[in-house]
Amino acid sequence: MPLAMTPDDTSKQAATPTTSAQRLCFSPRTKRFWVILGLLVLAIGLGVGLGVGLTRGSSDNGDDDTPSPPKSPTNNTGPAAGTYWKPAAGTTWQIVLQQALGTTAPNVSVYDIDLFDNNATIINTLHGMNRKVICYFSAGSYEDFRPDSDQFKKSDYGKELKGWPGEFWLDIRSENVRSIMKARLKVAASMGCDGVDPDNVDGFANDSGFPLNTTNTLDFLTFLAEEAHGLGMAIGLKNAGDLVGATVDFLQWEVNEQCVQYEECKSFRPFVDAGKPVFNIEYVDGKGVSTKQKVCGDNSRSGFSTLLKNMDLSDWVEAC
Ligand SMILES: *[C@@H]1O[C@H](CO)[C@@H](O)[C@H](O)[C@H]1NC(C)=O
Ligand SMILES: *[C@@H]1O[C@H](CO)[C@@H](O)[C@H](O)[C@H]1NC(C)=O
Ligand SMILES: *[C@@H]1O[C@H](CO)[C@@H](O)[C@H](O)[C@H]1NC(C)=O
Ligand SMILES: *[C@@H]1O[C@H](CO)[C@@H](O)[C@H](O)[C@H]1NC(C)=O
Ligand SMILES: CC(=O)N[C@H]1CO[C@H](CO)[C@@H](O)[C@@H]1O
Repeated sequence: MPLAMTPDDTSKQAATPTTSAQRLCFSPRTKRFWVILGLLVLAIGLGVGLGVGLTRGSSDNGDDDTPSPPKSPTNNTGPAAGTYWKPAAGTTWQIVLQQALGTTAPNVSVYDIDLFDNNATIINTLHGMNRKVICYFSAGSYEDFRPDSDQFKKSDYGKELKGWPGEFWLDIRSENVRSIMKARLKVAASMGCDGVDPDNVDGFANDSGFPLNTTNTLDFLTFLAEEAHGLGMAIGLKNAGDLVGATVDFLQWEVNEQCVQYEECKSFRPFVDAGKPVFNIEYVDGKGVSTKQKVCGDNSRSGFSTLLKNMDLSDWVEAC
């Protein structure tokens, strides 16, 4: 059917202007053919258009309209917006939270260090060695020894964290808590941190003293991500396996403790599947001790950035 061929020929003509289609234009016979065909198409088009108009009234989403490619919605806001560092799955790392970083010896791409125990000097040193720096702080617990501890209200903190005397779950719904966290993010940015590691965002899975759940925790993480990204910093999830699916699109990594030991690595795999690191820590001291052989040989962690550490998160480290 010639009618069906017309759009095909037109597109070929546009794609390959110097081929037979162009020669056709100079032949009077074929020119007349095309003119007649064109008029025919126009007439049929008008007829169909009128008919559709009469039967469908003012409906303007007719299938006979030239289809235009679907417009992708403009998306300049949201927790993923901004310009910030995006590390790849498998990135090597070190984490030291016990004290100020003592040694830069491990030759790895990323150092996760405490926001308050370190200063811009060490971050500059690490940057000079072509390494990125993640700054750790607790976003979901109150610690009485932090320089900004006196800014929390008594109503902001609830029950003590099991096994961590002097540390209490925070009400992450509190505006006061959020403004303190916002200030911490500004400190991190001013120190030159490339990203932040906000800890204790799994109060919803613990006896925190507040009615925390995944909904208000996701809201808190969205808030933190918007603030961090707005300051040009990356940000990750800490543990909280229940929130992996909801956050993997806008957080840059997962920091996980003991998924090999507790056989939970599958929960965190979506980050690696999305090309983002799972920074995995397995403790080789303490209860239920893991051995290097057992941890590193475990397939459930394949693609993860696994470290063997002591519970105190000192300089000591071994990588798989
Ligand atoms: C818009 O941003 C949100 C949150 O970052 C993201 O989940 C979503 O996929 C984005 N949509 C588009 C069309 O880019
Ligand atoms: C550190 O590792 C990088 C990348 O693997 C390598 O290019 C560099 O030579 C290493 N530096 C030292 C001092 O070993
Ligand atoms: C930064 O920290 C290092 C190591 O703790 C310390 O030696 C140095 O004096 C500090 N620098 C400043 C400017 O506080
Ligand atoms: C979490 O709690 C809020 C009320 O504080 C409620 O609106 C929301 O539906 C709850 N979400 C879940 C997953 O239970
Ligand atoms: C501090 C604390 O007890 N955290 C727990 C919160 O809940 C998760 C999930 O059950 C545990 O893995 C943590 O140890």
